[in-house]
Amino acid sequence: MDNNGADDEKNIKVWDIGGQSIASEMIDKYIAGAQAALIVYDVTNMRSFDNVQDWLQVVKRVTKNEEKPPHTALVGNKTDLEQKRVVTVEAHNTLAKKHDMMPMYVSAKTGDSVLMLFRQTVADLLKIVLSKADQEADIVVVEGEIQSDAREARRRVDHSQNSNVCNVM
Ligand SMILES: Nc1nc2c(ncn2[C@@H]2O[C@H](COP(=O)(O)OP(=O)(O)OP(=O)(O)O)[C@@H](O)[C@H]2O)c(=O)[nH]1
Ligand SMILES: [Mg+2]
Repeated sequence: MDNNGADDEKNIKVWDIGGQSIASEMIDKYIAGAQAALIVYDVTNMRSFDNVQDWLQVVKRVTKNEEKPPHTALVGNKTDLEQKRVVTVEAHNTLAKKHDMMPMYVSAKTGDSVLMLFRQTVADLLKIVLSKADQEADIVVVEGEIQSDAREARRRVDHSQNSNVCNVM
């Protein structure tokens, strides 16, 4: 992250590291000196959640001698597939707490909370406290009537629009 002329603008450089490259010799070069590491898993895939620990170990190994260890976030992706979730919110939060990671959820498909993830990461690095409005600016909230018949409600709700904050069931 660096300044982009104006004081209130920052440039961030992002490297997207594929899951297969955990064994690559190049991996250290991407991670060394990073200010933040966003470790993304699939909430519908338990193996991807188990892999988070391996990625954390890699980040810790590569950055162990650095003055400032990178800010880390635990990112559960595919919140649009809430009905297929296998990794519980409790497991997510427990792991995040254990390793001092920022717990986040996104949907790369709908874009839900993706901008928020980057905004919150940069804010944390700059030690800026975001207002509630800033925090919620990027969250897709579904509004709808509360149905007396739950089955009928489920049928009528578009789950692809669900966010981690507001699930209409
Ligand atoms: N429903 C849904 N599908 C997603 C989402 N994000 C990714 N996918 C799908 O998941 C599959 C894997 O996505 P990729 O972007 O290749 O995953 P990746 O983690 O970058 O994979 P590697 O780079 O190989 O490690 C693709 O079929 C995507 O379309 C999401 O938020 N929701
Ligand atoms: Mg990829």
